Amino acid sequence: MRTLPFTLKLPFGDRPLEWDNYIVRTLSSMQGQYFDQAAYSSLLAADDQLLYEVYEILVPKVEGELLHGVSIVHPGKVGNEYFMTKGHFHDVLETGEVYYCMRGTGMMVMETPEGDSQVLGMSAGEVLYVPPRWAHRSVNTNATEDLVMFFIYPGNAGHNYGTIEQKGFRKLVVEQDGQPTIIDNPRWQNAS
Ligand code: S6P
Ligand code: ZN
Repeated sequence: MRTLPFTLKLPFGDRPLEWDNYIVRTLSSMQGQYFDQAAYSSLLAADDQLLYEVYEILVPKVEGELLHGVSIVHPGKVGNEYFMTKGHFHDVLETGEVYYCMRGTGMMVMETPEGDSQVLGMSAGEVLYVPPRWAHRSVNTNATEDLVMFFIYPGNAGHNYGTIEQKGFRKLVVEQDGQPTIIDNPRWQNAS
């Protein structure tokens, strides 16, 4: 574990040259998350393709430390719904997170346990702030380019994936008439 100051080489628009933890998420890890289940099944049957990667610089997972790294969401769609991250609340709900969009274009889908919902666009050069209590999911709305983002959040935040896995988000980002469009998630109400 690093406990002394350090620097990180982050070439613009690319993954870090050094990292401590590398996570890959493929289609099979998104069971039940895409609206068009038939499209999901047939894509998965053809190929368990790579949806996104996360390069983490690990620091002690305690209060006061700041975890950070780079996430890369690849372009693509399941049916009309864009490739996206699983999305999560933080275990410690009262923690925020900052994203810096290094490359590409996308949207951050966010919501609180109280039912507030927001979807904000992101493009290269923009910083997006996810306040405490807001679950978040990154969506790549670009047809050809990766969505590359630097993220930073409190070391003790932890991750709660279960709530989103069960309920999904209230909003979906889909392509309609060739444009990224935010719609209500028709399956959200059916969740327990
Ligand atoms: C962690 C932060 C990001 C995500 C990454 C992948 O708090 O929000 O590093 O881990 O974007 O998303 P997910 O939902 O699979 O963790
Ligand atoms: Zn997070």
